[in-house]
Amino acid sequence: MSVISAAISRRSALICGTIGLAGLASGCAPRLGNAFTSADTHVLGYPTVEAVIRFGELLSKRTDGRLSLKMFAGGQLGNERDTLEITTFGGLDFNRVNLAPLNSIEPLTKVIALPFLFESTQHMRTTLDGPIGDEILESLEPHGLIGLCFYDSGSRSFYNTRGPIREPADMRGLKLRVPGSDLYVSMVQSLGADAVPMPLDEVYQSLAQGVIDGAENNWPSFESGKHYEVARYYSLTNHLLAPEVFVMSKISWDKLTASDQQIVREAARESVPYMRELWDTQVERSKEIVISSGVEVNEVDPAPFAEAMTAMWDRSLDNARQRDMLERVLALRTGGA
Ligand code: GTR
Repeated sequence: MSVISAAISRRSALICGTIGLAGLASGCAPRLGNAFTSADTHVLGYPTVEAVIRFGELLSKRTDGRLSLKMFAGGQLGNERDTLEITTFGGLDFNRVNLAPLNSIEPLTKVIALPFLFESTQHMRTTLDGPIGDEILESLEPHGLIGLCFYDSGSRSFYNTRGPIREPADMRGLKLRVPGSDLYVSMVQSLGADAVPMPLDEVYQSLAQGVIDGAENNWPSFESGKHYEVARYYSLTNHLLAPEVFVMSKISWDKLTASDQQIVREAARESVPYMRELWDTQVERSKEIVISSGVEVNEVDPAPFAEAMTAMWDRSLDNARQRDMLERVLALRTGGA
């Protein structure tokens, strides 16, 4: 057994232990009783978590309770990178993750994670609800994942403990946390800041202890992770509209009949409009909490940020298929905001 596979089985064993499953001889059994398992780094009540719970309810309803889902929220099974790995090995049936941990698994996912790519939420939704979205979801299958649907994730902006960011020069030398993805690292470096890749659950403490000066995220994550309690400046660069992805382990998928696979696909697709509704409400709620706590929120002229960050597009894509997809995404722009 290689060092990597030994480490993976140790982690799988840990997860199986956490959710009380035996049968490790054949890897981690993916079922908890009859229920499928799913993980999310966010807590109960967060739109991604609630959308997947709704997905599970639809599943139960349509199979008269034969299929159901148990949600492990709040990162209790580990960070996204780890739980994703476990999912590919069948230790978890489902997972909801951000695009970032998929960037190092499937290069095509990088295209829709480029900063300042989508001109609006509508542009992102049109892209992901159409053939480009399907192509990206399908590209995950050779990696042991069945891509089921995309969820909204709003737009990400920078927050920090030092002061308002108004132009790229204000970011020079700031230590900013990014998710573990090369794309994020070069994004932050292109603005002259120091990128510190780190799992989400370490951000609060790292901000509080001064290990990092800031991070970047959407309103709901900034609020729900309580990062706003320590990072009191939120600068609306809105540099990234990158979606969330809901995936299933291919190992679990292959055990389903064709008609159950169809039920899974449809229930996932139907959870999307529900998630979008929850998302829009959550953004407003989070804004209110953050602003009323006295965080200094400042508008930013996006132009110089876009100029610095789009310069990295070219060197971030390394194959013709990605470049072709980028052209197709850009062709769906309408010039609207
Ligand atoms: C959030 C996203 C999470 C996670 C997080 C992060 O917006 O919903 O899945 O990726 O960002 O920054 O790590």
